[in-house]
Amino acid sequence: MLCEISAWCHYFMKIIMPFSKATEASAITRVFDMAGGEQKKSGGGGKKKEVKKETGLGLSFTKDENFGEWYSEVVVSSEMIEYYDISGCYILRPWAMSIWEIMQTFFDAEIKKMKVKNCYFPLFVSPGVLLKEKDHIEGFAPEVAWVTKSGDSDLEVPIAIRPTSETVMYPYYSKWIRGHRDLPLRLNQWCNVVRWEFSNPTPFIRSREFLWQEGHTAFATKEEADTEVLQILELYRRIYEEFLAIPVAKGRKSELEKFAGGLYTTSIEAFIPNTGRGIQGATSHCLGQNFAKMFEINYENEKGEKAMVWQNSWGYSTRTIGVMVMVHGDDKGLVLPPKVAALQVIVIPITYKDADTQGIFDACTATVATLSEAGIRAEADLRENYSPGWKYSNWEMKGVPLRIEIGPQDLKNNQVRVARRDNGEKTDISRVFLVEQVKGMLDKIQQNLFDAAKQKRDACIEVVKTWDEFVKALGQKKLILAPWCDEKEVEKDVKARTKGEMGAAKSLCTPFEQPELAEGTKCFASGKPAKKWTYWGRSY
Ligand code: 87F
Repeated sequence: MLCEISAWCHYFMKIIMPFSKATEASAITRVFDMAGGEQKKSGGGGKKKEVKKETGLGLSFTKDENFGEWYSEVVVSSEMIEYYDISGCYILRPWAMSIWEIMQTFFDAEIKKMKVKNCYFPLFVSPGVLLKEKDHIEGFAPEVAWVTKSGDSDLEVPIAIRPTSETVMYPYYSKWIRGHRDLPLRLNQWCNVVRWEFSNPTPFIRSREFLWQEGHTAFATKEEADTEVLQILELYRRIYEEFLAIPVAKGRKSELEKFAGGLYTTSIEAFIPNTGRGIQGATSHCLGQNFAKMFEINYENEKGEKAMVWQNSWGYSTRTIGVMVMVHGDDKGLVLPPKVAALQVIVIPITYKDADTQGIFDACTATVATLSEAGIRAEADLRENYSPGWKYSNWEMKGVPLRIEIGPQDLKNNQVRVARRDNGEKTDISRVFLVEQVKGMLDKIQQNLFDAAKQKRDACIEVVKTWDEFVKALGQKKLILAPWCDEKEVEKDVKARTKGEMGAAKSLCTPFEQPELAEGTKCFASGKPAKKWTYWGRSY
């Protein structure tokens, strides 16, 4: 065993050493402007941008013309992200963190209702446990980051940084679970994980360190585990659809795409129309008894016999925020769904030379107080060194759902003017009905964002029956729904046949909601009898 460990370590060290050099090199090529904004994206090869003063006014790329640059610019200009001098690592600024916290508050309360308890396990993993479950680690090994030194001296045994915590936690599950009364054991942790990705780092979407929650549960029966897998998946659907206003498909992963260490994987899949790529939004795995066998998680059942637990693990990460930016953002910047916006309403005074400035400022403050009392997240932007126009652009860039303007005329008429971020619509509303009107509008925006995103996504869905139709739809950046024989070899073949610069196509999920599959329907790729409808496409 010892030999095996050192062989693994040797393998990892070889990967780490040249890579850290590459990282330093790419850090050096970065150019920072006065405001500290990175002008060149991480990694080599990207073209240099003009150094643009951070005015907060306008984006230099449009969503349709240059999606990648547009995305990078939006996350930085909206003050969600600051680039960092280690490639693939990003600073999450309060504007992003508050979105994460809102989702966290919801999910944490929901899992507590399910009797899940929070805990915290260490960040570091000893090679022995990490490498114990070989099937599980095999494909992931290159992404594991290792600590090899303290100060100047080499560690006797390198220590891994958790990429996920199955192997960290389960030795203790084995210790803590003794009898059937210890079950179910349901733990969750909110933490960071590190996966040293090599391909195209992107804020939120693919970063080398990210925040997530990971739930790890153990049950006496498979039925209980199965039930929980779906309960958790439903919570993930709600995060996407009810909070982030993003339509998703719930379904099961193929044998090729499932978590190799588990029995089966269910997931939430979203779609980015601009790039024509699917994106896995969250996963809920039934691990079966694979880890239980490996880590000897046994217990004595009611009959006094030795039995093995059934396990699940499930997680969603800060990737959710990136999907939200990609789906809703526009050429003015971020568009935040009201339910996750740190600030739902921004109140801006419109003062002219001879206007009653103090009266207008007081009206703004009073408006914020009224809204806040009603539980609406509102603030006034009373800065005097910025014009109203500049403030409009600034808050539009940050995606605040509603802007309230108060000028001399509004003051006179005891009204405010409200502008919607999602569609630009402006309405005058009486201050008498302020709270109910604003609440109503926020609800409408939330719904409208979801409806618009769903319409766009649905317009990208292409039902295909043959290989030719499949290839054509793939070229048109579609989300493909195709009848499939559900064979691993056939999926491998699809990947091989679609390999190219843009990345290969793969199965995204087999949706639980299955259209009717007419008898005699053939698999689009193999021509064998189809067993199910499956979503296919390129993906993140
Ligand atoms: C990268 C390096 C090492 C994903 C990795 O999905 C190990 C892994 O095990 C690894 N990338 N995974 C699978 C994670 C499975 C599972 N863990 C708990 C989840 C949700 C939360």
